Amino acid sequence: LNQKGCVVWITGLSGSGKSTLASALSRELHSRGNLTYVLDGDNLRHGLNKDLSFKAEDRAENIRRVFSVKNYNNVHVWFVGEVAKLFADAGLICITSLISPYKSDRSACRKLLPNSSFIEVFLNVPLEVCEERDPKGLYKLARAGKIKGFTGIDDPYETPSDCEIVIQCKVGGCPSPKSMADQVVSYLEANGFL
Ligand code: GGZ
Repeated sequence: LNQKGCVVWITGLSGSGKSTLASALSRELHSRGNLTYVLDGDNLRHGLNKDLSFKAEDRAENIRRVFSVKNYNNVHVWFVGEVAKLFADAGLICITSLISPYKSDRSACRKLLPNSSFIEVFLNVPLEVCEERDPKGLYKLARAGKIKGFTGIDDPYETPSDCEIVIQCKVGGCPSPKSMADQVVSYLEANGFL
């Protein structure tokens, strides 16, 4: 198998297209004979991390765990980082798609992986574009105050400054999922992961 295990960590706002990019990238890599595994934040919240929601009582549990796991604001992000590391150790290209809004969480996950095998991909889509898409109506609920602590509305998204790849979208035009995936594949080739 001609690949080196790594984590492709996709970060961006809700509605930025992280899951779409993750599956396009996975499809592209499979077609080239590579092995991947996708960890999708939203799906994992319904399984592996179903005990961790955004509700007050769960945030309390978050905090209880955070006390034993230093440097993480978001235990869900840390947990997925650890699982991603296991897949990368096994030689897979592990693709994660989590909002992962806090810099400290992303850099702590980066430190779990050996040198340069944590590849941070910032899917840079303006908030107004994400809000316009609003596929699950969550932005509308957040604006109405019915969801509290929503990323980009009343909770911060800390823009990456040290990421390996930036995928740029503008109001009125985003690259196709395939061309976003190609941008990541080129990076993986140029850096000896493929
Ligand atoms: C942000 C929220 C929130 C709040 C629910 N803030 O885009 P989605 O809708 O379909 O997926 C998002 C998911 C957040 O899971 P992540 O694992 O990606 O988040 S993080 O990395 O920050 O832990 C979003 C929805 O759940 N959602 N409430 N308050 N997104």
